[in-house]
Amino acid sequence: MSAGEPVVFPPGFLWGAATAAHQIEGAAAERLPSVWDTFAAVPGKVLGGDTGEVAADHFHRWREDVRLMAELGLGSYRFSVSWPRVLAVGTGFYERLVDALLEAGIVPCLTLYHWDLPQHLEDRGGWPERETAYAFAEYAATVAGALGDRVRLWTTLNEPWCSAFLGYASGVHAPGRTSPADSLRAAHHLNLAHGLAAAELPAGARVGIALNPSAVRPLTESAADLDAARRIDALANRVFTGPLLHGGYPADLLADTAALTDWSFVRPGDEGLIAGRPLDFLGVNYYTPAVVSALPEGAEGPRADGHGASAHSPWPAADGVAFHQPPGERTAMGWSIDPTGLYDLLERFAAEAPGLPLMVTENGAAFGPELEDPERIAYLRSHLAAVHRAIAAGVPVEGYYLWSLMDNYEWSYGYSKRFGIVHVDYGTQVRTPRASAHWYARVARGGVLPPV
Ligand code: IFM
Repeated sequence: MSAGEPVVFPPGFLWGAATAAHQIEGAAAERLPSVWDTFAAVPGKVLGGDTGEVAADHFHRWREDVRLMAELGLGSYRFSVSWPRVLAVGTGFYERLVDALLEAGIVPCLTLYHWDLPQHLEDRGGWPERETAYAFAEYAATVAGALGDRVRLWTTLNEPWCSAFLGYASGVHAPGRTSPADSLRAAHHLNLAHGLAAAELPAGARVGIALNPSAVRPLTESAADLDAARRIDALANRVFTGPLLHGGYPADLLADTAALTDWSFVRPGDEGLIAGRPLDFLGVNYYTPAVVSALPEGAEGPRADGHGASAHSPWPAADGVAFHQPPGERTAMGWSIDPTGLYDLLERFAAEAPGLPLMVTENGAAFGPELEDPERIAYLRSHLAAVHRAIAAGVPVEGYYLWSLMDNYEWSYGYSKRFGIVHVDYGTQVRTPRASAHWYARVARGGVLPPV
């Protein structure tokens, strides 16, 4: 394909956009409190003290939002179900949403967990406790009972790395705990939760998980930098893909973390429970690569790993690793823009799990509030071109979900970061599609990336 030629995606490629319950729904009074309510109430934890109480008020404006998705020609919508809402008021809201999506010809892709752990479960120990995985399976069975006849695409967990390591090691995410050992327990119980929940989902459904794998790159080819990259690869990626795809945790991860834990919380048979229902697809969330090196002995490492400021590292037992910001353009999150990281991950998983379909379950960028957003269009274009290159190289990528359909609550950054192709005025809740929304609508309708 020569420069300037249109980039044509295969027929049937799923063009979607994604959101998450806590980030857009609001209506906090109509659900139980989650860890994010508690965390946001602690001064200093979330920028500006912003909370998810109202967010984009999607809970009341979902009809308008589905109309907007239809106008944008989306083939699919990936959303998450709020566990604390289901416990409080049942699944009715999601049933109505799914029916409206189906009526509009939009394929629902349902995520069971996008970080809003019910607070009472955190009070009983949260993800470091095994019981939380069983509670999650029970909740999954409830949602499957209500929606299993209509939803064909499911992801169990969104970015369990963030839940485990930002939530329990660095503490920049709820519940804000800072115990490296607990973060490893949490990672295992999230893996277990995936497996137990997957077993509860309908037989004919396609079940996946949305990871945020790290495209880890060593700063140099020195043995020390290569080892730093190996350590981060274990903690970012293989802690999940090990049990999900390869029958267990990798030996180097167990060795690297031996001073923190003996991993005895992994019980005999857990590997079978985690991978008992093989993945129908692997979801890949990608934003930016990670460049790492070894730290000279005794040096304090730059912690610019893009995951917020904390005195505590999200990387247990990786004190000797430094993170580097590659030169070049960045998004409003300070994340460097590099679509080759997405290509590399897709190619990696195609090699690692031959034949396993892949979906880009999140990709996008935060920029300013303006309606004209050429930087976002350029970001999306370059990343979609990377997806296309991967498909052309034989990687089975079946779909792409842009993050995000609309501006929303960016966790510890509150409402200060805007990822939406649709602008939200938080004062009036008026939605206005940005230039990128119109651009994406054309791409989604035609299945073609127009020449630059
Ligand atoms: O907003 C988040 C989303 O909740 C999970 N993936 C990354 C996005 C941007 O930071």
